[in-house]
Amino acid sequence: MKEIDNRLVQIVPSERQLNHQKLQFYSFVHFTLNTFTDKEWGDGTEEPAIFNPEKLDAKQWVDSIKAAGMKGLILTCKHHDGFCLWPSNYTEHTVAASPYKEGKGDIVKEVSKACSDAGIAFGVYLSPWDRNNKSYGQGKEYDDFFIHQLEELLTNYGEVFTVWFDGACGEGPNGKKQIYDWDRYYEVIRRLQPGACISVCGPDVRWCGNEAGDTRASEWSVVPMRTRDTEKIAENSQQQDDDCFRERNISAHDADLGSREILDKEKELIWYPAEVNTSIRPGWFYHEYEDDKVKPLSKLIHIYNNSVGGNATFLLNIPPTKEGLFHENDVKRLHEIGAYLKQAYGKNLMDLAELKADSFMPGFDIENVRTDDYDTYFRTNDGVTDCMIHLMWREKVEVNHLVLKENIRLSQRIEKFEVQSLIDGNYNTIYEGTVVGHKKIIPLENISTSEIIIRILDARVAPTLSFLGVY
Ligand code: FUL
Repeated sequence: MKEIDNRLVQIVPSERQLNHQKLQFYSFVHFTLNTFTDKEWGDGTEEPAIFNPEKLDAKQWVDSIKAAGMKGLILTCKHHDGFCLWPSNYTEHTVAASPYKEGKGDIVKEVSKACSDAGIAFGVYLSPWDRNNKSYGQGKEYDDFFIHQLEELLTNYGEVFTVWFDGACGEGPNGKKQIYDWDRYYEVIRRLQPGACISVCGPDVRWCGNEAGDTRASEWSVVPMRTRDTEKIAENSQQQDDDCFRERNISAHDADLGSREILDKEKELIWYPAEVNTSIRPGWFYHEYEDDKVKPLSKLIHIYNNSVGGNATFLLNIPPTKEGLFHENDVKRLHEIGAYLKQAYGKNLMDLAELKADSFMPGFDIENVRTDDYDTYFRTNDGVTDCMIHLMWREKVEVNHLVLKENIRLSQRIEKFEVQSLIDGNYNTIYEGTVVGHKKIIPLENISTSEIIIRILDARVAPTLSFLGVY
């Protein structure tokens, strides 16, 4: 029996974090005056008079993301330019001052309703950095204003699954300096929407650290408390309006946030799962000149497999056009993603497999991995941190993807595993991995086999598996 490290596995997700992670794949929608000025960052002086998305159809947005297999939508209710997509009572810089629906429109209402009609979770992006409001930089005066806006968004638009606080600020050293009263913001969110996660500059969902769709080889959910320091997050966020930022990858010094070597040196640990965010196009906002720059399906699937299938969630931005519609090229891609996911994960070959594990705790046998839930799961006996699981078929099967899930209610435990398959009478190692966590997807190149062995080689304490999928 090896010495067991209980400290790490005491760190588990909250119910809201668990629900958030289950959404797996959801969309961002960046829409504001920038859409009409062809900019990525507005400076707050743009006239609401230019805002008139005459064909706006929130249902078209929601239908399209649903077709891609997404389960949620986060709307930029207010971006850095300070323009509000809802008629806020606390500023004039809103849709009410625009020709859209003769000033009677409320896009937050339209989108939240379209989401709830379609069973899609609705989330709110409210930029802390506001380049329009006079009180920005005035301390409490701005916090009061910001709190009022939060209250409007969190009381008038139904249930919200996340509040996304951007760390970006382009004021520079000589600009306005607003010290945000984060704790006050968080208190309002917890009170008005107790089920909502607070993402990025918040305690529940961690920004993966880049906007290019780059993912970590090992993305841990138990990480040092210091990773949620809002000052640090802001420092790493975008600080000027440049395209290069969006192409920057994860730096080497940031690659390992949660291996045992890292965590052993840390006093305070938290459950802080990663979210990978990128745009379907180079920019976050719509630009006609990017119509032929929609990311290829292969790239998006690669990001999907490495984020959703890499113990993170995937937040993919789709920017509406000036008319207020998703562009046909983006819609086409979203449908392709959905079709791909259906075909790739439609038929689980586990139905035909015989299962065997060389160690399990009574009541937690390997048959429990056939259902995708946390109520029944496989685990080894106390003190046993390695095990071998055989998946066997009477006839050869063609395999393209393996899916492994831990019961993360009991934290993440697996640290090292490998996969072998029987090909032409020989056992070949076809994959070596570290993190499983919420979900690990292993793409395989259409291997033909009658036996797969999953060997869990090391775990923090007795490893669990809540689900296994073979596709
Ligand atoms: C960044 C912002 O500056 C971008 O405009 C965009 O909203 C992205 C999601 O976050 O930091």
